[in-house]
Amino acid sequence: MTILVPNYILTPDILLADKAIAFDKTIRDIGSLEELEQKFPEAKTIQLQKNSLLMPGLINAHVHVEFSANKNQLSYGDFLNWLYSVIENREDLIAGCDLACMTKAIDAMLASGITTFGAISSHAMDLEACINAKQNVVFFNELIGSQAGMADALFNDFLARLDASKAVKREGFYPAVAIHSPYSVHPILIQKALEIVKNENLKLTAHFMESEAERNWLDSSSGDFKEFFKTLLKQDRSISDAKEFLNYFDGFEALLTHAVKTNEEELEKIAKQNHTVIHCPISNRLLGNPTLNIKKLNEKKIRWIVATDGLSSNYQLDLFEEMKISLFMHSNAPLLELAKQLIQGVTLHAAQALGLNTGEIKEGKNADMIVLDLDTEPNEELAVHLILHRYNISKIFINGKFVK
Ligand code: MCF
Ligand code: FE
Repeated sequence: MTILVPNYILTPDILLADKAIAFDKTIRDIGSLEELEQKFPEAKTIQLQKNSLLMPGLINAHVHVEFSANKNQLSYGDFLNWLYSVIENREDLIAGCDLACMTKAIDAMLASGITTFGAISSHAMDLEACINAKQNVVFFNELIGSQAGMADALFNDFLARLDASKAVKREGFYPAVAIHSPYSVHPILIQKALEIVKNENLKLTAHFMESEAERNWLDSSSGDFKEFFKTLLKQDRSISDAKEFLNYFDGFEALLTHAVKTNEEELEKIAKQNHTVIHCPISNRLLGNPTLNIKKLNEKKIRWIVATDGLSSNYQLDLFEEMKISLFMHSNAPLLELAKQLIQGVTLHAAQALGLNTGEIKEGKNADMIVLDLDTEPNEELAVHLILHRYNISKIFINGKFVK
């Protein structure tokens, strides 16, 4: 048992001053130092420096670790051009990202305060790096393939990867399922995978309504995807549409990434189905996609969280950077309110979306926590300043273990 004595604790809903926290794997109590020392006489007390702030470790619910080798190989500015560049460079990029490359990306996430991440795994090349990671990992095995003729082979490959991740028995590692997107996964495959998700109560995610091209293809088998599907996949028509796709997700509480081109009806459905939207502002900007309408999501009471996406569509895997970009992109949103929502979107709300007992400094929660060295006393605008100033992270705990 450890007692930590920061000057401030951000829960993240409220800011506490002059409280200590007792924890082992989980947070056992929050109170005055005297109280806690009396209650846990065997505990070791760590006094933190002036203006230290304890807050929940950050949660990056969507990252493609396998794509971490990309620097300038992929084309930015237009979604379809990006996709063509992925197809052209995919093998080199994946082969070019060995264990050291992926470990470097995972360690960079840790250094920037990320104590939990959701890995979208296309090929299970990242399994070993994710097992070795110090963080909690939700390992989303990706299912992809739009051609019915390939369905069996693709599904068997997916099952083998899912099984391999299920065989991992380490604290804080959770096997899960990613359906790539409505345009790229055949309904036969979707339904088979969802059967497993339901029976085994796994976490579920999908890319959804990321681009204008996706919108046009799903609505009317037209637009930028027409040529793509025709030449590369010999397909004239979309295999599904957004409505059908969302109908499959009835009874699941999924994480839908991007959702920047969703229409009113889809948002209603997403609200009703209690899905979470994952906001990846940097990825959207770099791939030439629209900005998420967070005002609409707030009105419809749809939970939204913040993630980096992969280095395939980002230059960093850093949620402080991501929040900062978001703060500036949504220039009409009330500043402090948005900043608070962003902080919740990388802590409490992300934990709720992933169904994990973390993301909050509260008795009974897993002790996933970071300590920031604020230079000055915090004030009512702390959320804004946390995002602007990139404070030094002096300590990191994951499941109560000291990792930095
Ligand atoms: O989220 C970004 C952009 N949207 C879609 N996919 C990916 C992203 N970063 C990497 N990907 C992967 C995806 O998992 O690229 C492939 C998939 O394996 C695209 S194939 C249509
Ligand atoms: Fe993605």
